[in-house]
Amino acid sequence: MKGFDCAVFRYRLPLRAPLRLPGVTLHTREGLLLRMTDRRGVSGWGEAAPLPGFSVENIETAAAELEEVCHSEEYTRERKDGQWSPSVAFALFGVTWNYTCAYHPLGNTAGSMHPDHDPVIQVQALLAGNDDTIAAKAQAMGQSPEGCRTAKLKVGDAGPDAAAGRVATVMKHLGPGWNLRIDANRAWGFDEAEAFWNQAREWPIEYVEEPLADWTRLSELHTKCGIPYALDETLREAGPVGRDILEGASGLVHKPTMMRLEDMPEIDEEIPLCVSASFESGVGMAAAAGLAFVFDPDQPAGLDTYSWLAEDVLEERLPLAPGLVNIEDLADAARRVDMSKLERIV
Ligand code: OSB
Ligand code: MG
Repeated sequence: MKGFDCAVFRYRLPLRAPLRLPGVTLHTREGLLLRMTDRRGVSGWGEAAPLPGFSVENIETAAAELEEVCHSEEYTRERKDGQWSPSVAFALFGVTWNYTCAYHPLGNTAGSMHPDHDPVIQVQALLAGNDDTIAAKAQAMGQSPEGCRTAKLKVGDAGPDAAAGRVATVMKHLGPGWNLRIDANRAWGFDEAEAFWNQAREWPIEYVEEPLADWTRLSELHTKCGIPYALDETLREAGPVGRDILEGASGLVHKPTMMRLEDMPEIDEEIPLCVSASFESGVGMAAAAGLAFVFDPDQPAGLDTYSWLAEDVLEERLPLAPGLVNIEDLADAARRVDMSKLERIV
């Protein structure tokens, strides 16, 4: 590539707890890093880490695409014939983000879009796993200092009654001032979703992500019981989603590893957009944090999957936990990669 020396590396990191995903349980997280080095020897890093059970591509096809990136004449985010898969497109975004942060403080890049905003975003706490794990984390969050008072609670493994019980337990531990984003990952039928909402509607719930197995009935469900819903899988998989479903949403989730930005539908309404990570390493997390800041620096981002990783590819872990997070500090730490964690493949 003109002006740059490119390389691709593979990593495998242990997880703190097994991660149950659709059709597979992971004990380690595997992914790819793209490195571009300029003539002065300054490198930028990007990450492509398809998530099994969610991503359309896998690590082998992503590696083949990154090899194609390395062999292209010039740096471009366009692919000669067709499109990059989402994780590779995210690596291409990330590598420029990470590289430009070597030369410019964020004040000149993301900062120029929100010049009066501190380089700080809110990160929502992710409450997932079994009831004990969830309760313990909610309790710890309830005692944490002010910062971000939004938590995301996963309920897709529970029926409507158990899910409503989980909401009550979590709210008791979190205490006043908190609000919840619920994620059902399309686990429920129409009546189940309605039953959940009728039991949970008194709590401060901003939205329920993907309450229905059959997404085509989201508007009907909203009309029937008033449930505020958010779109995640449906944005990626449902093809042309009707305007009524899109514009009736109370939230949209964008996971850059799983979806190209240019595939996000255009929406006139001001619907909160939650940029969310998918268990990437620190390189991808820092890029996702940058993207979240660019989109909306006041919207809590979903970056707490970082705490699932027992190790990182970085020399020092990112200063990233639920609460307030400084994206300049992330960008800085994400430029110091521990080469002993990587295997070079291209
Ligand atoms: O269903 O939203 C999901 C992470 C990986 C894959 C799928 C999902 C998620 C999350 C992350 O829920 C949410 C967050 O970090 O706040
Ligand atoms: Mg979701």
